[in-house]
Amino acid sequence: KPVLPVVVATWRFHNATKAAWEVLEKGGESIDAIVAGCRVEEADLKNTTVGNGGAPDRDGNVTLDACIMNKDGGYGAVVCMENIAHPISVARKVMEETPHVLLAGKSAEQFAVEQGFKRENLLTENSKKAWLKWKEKSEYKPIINIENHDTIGMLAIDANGDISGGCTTSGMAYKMAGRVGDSAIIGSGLFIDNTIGGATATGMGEEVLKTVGSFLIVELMRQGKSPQEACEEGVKRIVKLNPNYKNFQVGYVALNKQGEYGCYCIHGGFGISKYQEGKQDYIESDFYTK
Ligand code: SD4
Repeated sequence: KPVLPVVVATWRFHNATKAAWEVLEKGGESIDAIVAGCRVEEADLKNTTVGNGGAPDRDGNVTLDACIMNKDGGYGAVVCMENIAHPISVARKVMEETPHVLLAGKSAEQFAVEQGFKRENLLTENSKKAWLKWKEKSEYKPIINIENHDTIGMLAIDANGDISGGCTTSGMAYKMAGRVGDSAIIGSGLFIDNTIGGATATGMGEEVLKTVGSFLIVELMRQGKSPQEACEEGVKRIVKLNPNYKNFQVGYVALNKQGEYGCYCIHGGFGISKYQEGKQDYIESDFYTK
């Protein structure tokens, strides 16, 4: 029997899973839990990989990617959006208020403003200082498990048994201008199928995109694999494709309709935050290079 509701998220995002749980335990819908949870990290200035306070691209501009999926297979996303602190909420507006699923750049920002979101400067003094320091050498070397808190990908099943998911990020620090990662792209950073379950990703987005990672994991679960087995297969596809895997991290988390979860990654240090049966847990992920 499924133990519902349940919410899982990448990394030690305990405040985020707690906010999501508070929606779920009151009988709220999973889509509202996802938005509540993701917004916590977007607002956290100490998290330099999500939302406000996120690290900029190499020109010093903070550009955000986010997406959301609901129980009906609905999808909404924004990519490369600047100056709006809560891209997960804008993604939801794209899903619910437009005939489209994905808005980009200046036009996404314009849409957000029309929907009542305020423009704000997302580059904090600390992020600016770190960027100016980076510029001295301008070496692009993504750091594995940067600060051990990275992109938030979140999956939630509510008391009705309906699953939703969200994923939000400022992307790789000091990326090229215009770079879009996996996080907002359906099937890559996130995929939800309310008959099967969901999956979400963190880490080197290029590798997740090339293997359509989250879609792959959900399809493997459809074929009968457990969330754990499916995440392991997803990581192994990447490792097989790119011999350089020692130099980058990818982490996956999956949840099936029974409320069973799994997670796996390339390098140690990744884990997931979970809230189920009124209790919060941190689960250290097993990893490929062990
Ligand atoms: C991306 N998967 O944009 C995201 C998150 C990230 O360091 O930046 N990880 O590729």
